[in-house]
Amino acid sequence: MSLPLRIVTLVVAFLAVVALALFVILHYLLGGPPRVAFGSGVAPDTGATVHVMLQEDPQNTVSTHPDWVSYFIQDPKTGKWVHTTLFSVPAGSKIDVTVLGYDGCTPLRNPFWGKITGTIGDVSVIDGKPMSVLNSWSGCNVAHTFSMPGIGLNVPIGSPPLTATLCGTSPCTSGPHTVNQFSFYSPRTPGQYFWQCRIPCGGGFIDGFGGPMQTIGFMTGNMDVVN
Ligand SMILES: [Cu+2]
Repeated sequence: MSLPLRIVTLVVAFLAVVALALFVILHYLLGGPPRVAFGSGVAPDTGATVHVMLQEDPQNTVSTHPDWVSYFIQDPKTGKWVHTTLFSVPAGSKIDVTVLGYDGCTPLRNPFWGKITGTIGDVSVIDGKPMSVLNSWSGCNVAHTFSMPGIGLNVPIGSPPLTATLCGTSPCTSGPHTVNQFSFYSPRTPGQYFWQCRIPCGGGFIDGFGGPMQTIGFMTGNMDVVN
């Protein structure tokens, strides 16, 4: 091999390694789901009322795991549904949440998770009806839960009827769904609050707790409380 050819080969090989390293860093280490910000974003934002809009779907056709159940968050600025479970709210504020429940039912493993706790009035209004508990053993009526142990919040999300034909393309914009509305106060001190669904909805994984249940962007995420 001639010297110029060797140099060219070496440079090309070097650039290929750099490109691969950049891809790994950007795609796998920094490429997590985005965080959707609620509130004015102008500090101090404490005492505001913000409206957080979520939906849960039978699938996630915008990801590399199209058969995984998933939450989505609506960006209040663009109105677009974002494939993420990360959001931020202002500290010490009233958080009005609406969850559109598009997924079908799965019985809760423990009926404890059917109790609505940590919301204002310990209720969730489902399709206009205030509920304090959903019994998913007497009727298959819970799709997922929105549970944040750090503030004692647990809200089972109602599901459409068993016979309904569920929305098949995410994020869902039509099809049978429930409208779940509840409010809670965000903590006064900034911090990160983990939330997760308590239904073992990771179909195809041991005990249903793998896959989407343990992956940010699907059934688990964080609420950042910011000042
Ligand atoms: Cu779930």
